[in-house]
Amino acid sequence: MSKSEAVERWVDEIAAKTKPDEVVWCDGSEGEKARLTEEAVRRGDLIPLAQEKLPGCYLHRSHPSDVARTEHLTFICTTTKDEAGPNNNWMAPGEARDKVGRLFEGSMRGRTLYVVPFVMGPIGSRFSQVGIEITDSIYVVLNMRIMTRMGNVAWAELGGGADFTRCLHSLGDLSPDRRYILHFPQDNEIWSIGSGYGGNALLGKKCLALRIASYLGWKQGWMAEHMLILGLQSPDGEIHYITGAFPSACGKTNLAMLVPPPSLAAKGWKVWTVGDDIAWLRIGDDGRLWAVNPEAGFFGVAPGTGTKTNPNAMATITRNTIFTNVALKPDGTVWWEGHDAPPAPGMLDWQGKPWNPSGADKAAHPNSRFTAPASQCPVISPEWENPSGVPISAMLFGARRQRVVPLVYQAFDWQHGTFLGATLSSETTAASTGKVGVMRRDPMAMLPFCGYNMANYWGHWLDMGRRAAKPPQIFRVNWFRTDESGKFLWPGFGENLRVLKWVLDRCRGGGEAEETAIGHVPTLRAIDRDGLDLSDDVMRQLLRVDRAEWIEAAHRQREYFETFGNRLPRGIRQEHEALASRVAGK
Ligand code: GTP
Ligand code: SPV
Ligand code: MN
Repeated sequence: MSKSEAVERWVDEIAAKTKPDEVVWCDGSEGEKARLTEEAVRRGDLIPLAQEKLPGCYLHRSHPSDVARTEHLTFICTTTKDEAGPNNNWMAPGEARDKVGRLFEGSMRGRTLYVVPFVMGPIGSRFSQVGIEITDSIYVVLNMRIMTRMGNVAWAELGGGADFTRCLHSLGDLSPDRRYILHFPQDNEIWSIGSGYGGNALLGKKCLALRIASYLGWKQGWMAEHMLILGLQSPDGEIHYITGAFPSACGKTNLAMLVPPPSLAAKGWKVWTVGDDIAWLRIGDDGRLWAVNPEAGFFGVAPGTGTKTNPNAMATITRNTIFTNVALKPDGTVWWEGHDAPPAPGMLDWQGKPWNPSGADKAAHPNSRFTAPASQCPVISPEWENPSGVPISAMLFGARRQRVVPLVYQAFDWQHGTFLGATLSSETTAASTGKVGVMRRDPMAMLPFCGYNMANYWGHWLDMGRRAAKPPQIFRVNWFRTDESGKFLWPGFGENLRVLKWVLDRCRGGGEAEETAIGHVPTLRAIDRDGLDLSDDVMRQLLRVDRAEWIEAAHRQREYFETFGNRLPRGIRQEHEALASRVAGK
């Protein structure tokens, strides 16, 4: 299949600048995978794991200063700062190309330049986008091979044209002082240098499928969201699809792969995984929103993943998986905090040093991850590669909030739901560098991923709701409310199905709820607790709406919205005023 002149010209131009020893065009074949894997092992980029126990599995240890997304080094390079908004770091395109362009000069000397063509989205779908990543990292190539539809399929999809995202990546010298992740939404282009970490370096994922795609979606009338997609099968055999936007490391992978608790499984409840991180949504001819998962694999958080919490993930990662920054056991298998197996004596930590079980250091990095093909998930939905996507009945916004926010409540309508997304805030996690556990605004879980001014993005959300005749119902969920001693009140994981069940009831016109100042909150008995030992008292705490707390919350929201000046859409302002007056009892 022809590569198109536009591609050849671009690759030549980059090769002339970065000066690699060799240029390799990836085809996505099994033979190529074997060759690259062998080379990566030879170079020490991958450590083979015990192949009889974990066939096709490898361990990668990244540079200790390169273990998570670096949001302060991530920029949106639109013509004006205002287009990027207060939610983004901004650099003028000219300055960016000049300053960072210099870092690419000769950056691939002594290395191989890999041309990695890939498709985000199912092959042949009108949702799908072609990207081409140029990289000097074999680890990146092998990960892209799992996370996207990579290789010759992309040339077929491109059809000889020039409509692709130019994704340029070089490890540079891996110094955070010379690390930049730049997006040029107006040129459909990405430049990343100085990092080999997932979200900074696998450019199809956060950079293309969220930051660039959110901008394209705004211009073209669709949405790119940081959302899981699941199919919820009820005892009558019907399947309803639900998406959920939760900030990084706040439970998307776990919810997408949920295993029902025995009491509900026995009745016929089941969850199917469609995607665990990103959803692209379009309005269908029927007026509903239809979602596809643009990815082909999971880049999931390892710590906390075990047979009790996420057995489907555990089954998914038994083969053909790349583990990054987990601990290595002497038997050649892997370990992390929250793994089923007890820590083994003689283990090496994520940096390859002997691990002291009684010391304070973690064996696995808190943001250690696994990369595994989605097709290996035992409950992968038969619809997951449907080029038309799946129709969405409900959307959830979730975040880590120890206080104030109830277990679940329903928005009054789409505009109010958009407001619930816009006011989402969460305690920070290890997925991004910086302090963990600090509350911050993370609207729609898109703060690090929205490729333009967030106020315009909210306007786009409101517009999508107006254009869709049957938009999904919107809910806010919170698995992380704690008691006075800091213990989670809600058991979470598989038990979250009880909340999904109420969500589905509400979508079908049932489900008991009380209308409160913040939305429809379930009544004390509305959440099915059959087979779950959770007292009325705890349920009351989980569902509590405290007026004083919400008066304070509304006050803080006002300060936040003011940072967007007159770009703030009227619908958001209206919802804020309505909430403020409801909680004040007016
Ligand atoms: P990204 O890949 O960073 O976008 O994250 P994600 O939203 O997919 O997060 P993930 O599902 O991997 O969960 C991250 C952490 O949250 C893990 O350590 C989980 O064990 C924990 N977690 C997930 N669901 C729950 C839950 O229902 N309750 C509690 N208490 N913890 C949870
Ligand atoms: C996240 O941080 O939201 C992730 C992991 O999904 S990464 O792809 O590295 O950004
Ligand atoms: Mn994510």
